[in-house]
Amino acid sequence: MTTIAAPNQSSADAAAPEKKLTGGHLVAKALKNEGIDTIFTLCGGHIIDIYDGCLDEGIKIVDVRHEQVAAHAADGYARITGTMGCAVVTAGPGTTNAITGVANAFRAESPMLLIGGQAALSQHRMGGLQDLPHVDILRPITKFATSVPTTERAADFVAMAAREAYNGAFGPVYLEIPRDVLDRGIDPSAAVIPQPGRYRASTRSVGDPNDVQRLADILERAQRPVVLLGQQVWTCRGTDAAREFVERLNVPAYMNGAGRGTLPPDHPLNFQLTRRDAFEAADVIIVVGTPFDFRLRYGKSLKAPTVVQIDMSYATIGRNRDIDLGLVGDVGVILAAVTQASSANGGAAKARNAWVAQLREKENVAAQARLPKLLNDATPIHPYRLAYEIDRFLTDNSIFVGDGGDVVTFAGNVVRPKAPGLWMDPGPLGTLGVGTGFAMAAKLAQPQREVVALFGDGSFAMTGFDMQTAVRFGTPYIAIVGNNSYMNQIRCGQIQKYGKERGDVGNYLGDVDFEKFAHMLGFYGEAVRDPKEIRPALERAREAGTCAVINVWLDPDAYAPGTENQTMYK
Ligand SMILES: Cc1ncc(C[n+]2csc(CCOP(=O)(O)OP(=O)(O)O)c2C)c(N)n1
Ligand SMILES: [Mg+2]
Repeated sequence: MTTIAAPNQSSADAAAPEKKLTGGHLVAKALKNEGIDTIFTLCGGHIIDIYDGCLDEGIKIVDVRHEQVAAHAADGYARITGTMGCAVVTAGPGTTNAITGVANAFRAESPMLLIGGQAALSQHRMGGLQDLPHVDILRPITKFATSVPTTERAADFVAMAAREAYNGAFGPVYLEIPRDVLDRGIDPSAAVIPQPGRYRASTRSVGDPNDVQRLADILERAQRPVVLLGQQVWTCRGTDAAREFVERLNVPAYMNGAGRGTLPPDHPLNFQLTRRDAFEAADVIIVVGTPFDFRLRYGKSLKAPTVVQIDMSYATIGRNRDIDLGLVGDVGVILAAVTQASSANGGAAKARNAWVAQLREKENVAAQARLPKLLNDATPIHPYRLAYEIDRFLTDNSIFVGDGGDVVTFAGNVVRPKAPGLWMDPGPLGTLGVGTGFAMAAKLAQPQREVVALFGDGSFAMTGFDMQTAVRFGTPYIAIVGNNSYMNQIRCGQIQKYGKERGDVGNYLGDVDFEKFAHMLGFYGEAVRDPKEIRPALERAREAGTCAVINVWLDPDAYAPGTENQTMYK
């Protein structure tokens, strides 16, 4: 940690007074030192000094129309870039609007920094404009939340927040900065400015080496192992390590969340439709970087005699279900170490060919049985058909964003990203409305890629107006609205419980022509009612090269199997 010298001092001006730096400039310097090149924001009088600092530091300012979108964009930007995302919002309602995005990042373990304004310290607890107890509100949904007490330490607190965001499993952090702390100018020599690369350590920890060897030994004996590769494989950029692990040890792999795409769709060890069978027949299940939450029925889905868990967070290992072995650290580094420790185990790996073949046979049977549903020609369009068309439309270069209820559940069973980092969903908070911020952030971070976002009609309407922000910033994406006129995923359970008449209550959205919304904002839009028209419409959207809305009318009486079984509540 050091203090900075006055800029461009020469002998001629050595005696000149130091140029004052405001808290806003110090915040921007610290953001730059952390590698943050973009902030997502909606303006307010409390935070203008940060913008001025960003101008000095060359940090891009992306101003949105709703703070929820700013927070989702920061979350999404972090996921795509691997660098902490940052949203800057004003005090009071600006901060409360951002809360859903922070909460989503919290459950998804996404490293983002929310900076929020606050009334001046000199007016503390006097009833200042937009004054709220932000830190108290944010604390339960962040890894770290605090107020910045002095201008001198504004940069130091940004560095502190970054350390906390990367501590264990990553997650969001919050800094409240009072208006006078941001506004006040100080001599640079009085400021604490941690230097890039010198205020936090590597997160690439291998954990306990004895346990690495124990897992290698377990795998030497395993006859029917499977591995579930979760989102932390992507967070840790452990794709190559995971792939080498499954290939060298010959272990069938299932993937969830951002772990999807770790293996390409045609990889012989990539399985999707037979997870339940595999978890029932396996003798060893290794769960990597995803918690035993509702998606694994709190661990009850894991039926094998030996269960191993690898996670970035010590607190996640062994939660909800006893385990036989737990390893904490960077999941990619751990997998690489296990592969290395297993290097003498070629014989054991080969002996598993029959197990792999048995699962492949089941996978093929399941895929064949489902194919007619995917090719369904019916009108109104079946959601399986839409999911099938999207899967075929996506290229090796397309990032897929899923934001909706049932329509995205269908897509989750069908759409197979071609590579890691090409799948974005909210994560375990299940937040509707993430897609607009995610899609914009994805295109901003990787302009060379195409971004295709699938929305429910309910979800799209939550944040969709910020497509106009994507237009303003030249970050076009294709929005596909799976339009069934209802909040179908909820409606399904309501009808099951209360019958049709009383089940259609509180979930009807009406028939909205979302393509006209696109026309209003000046970009490409069209409606699709015929399944054969899905592909040509998507092609036209691709060719348009602008933002596009393809409004696909879906059968409102088709529900995903998981929704019909209400598995998410079991
Ligand atoms: C912000 C938010 N509000 C409410 C819910 C509860 N919810 C889950 S799925 C769903 C229906 C979503 O409707 P739509 O986006 O149209 O998708 P569909 O299920 O109709 O395909 C709702 C309301 C949620 N997950 N997130
Ligand atoms: Mg809907």
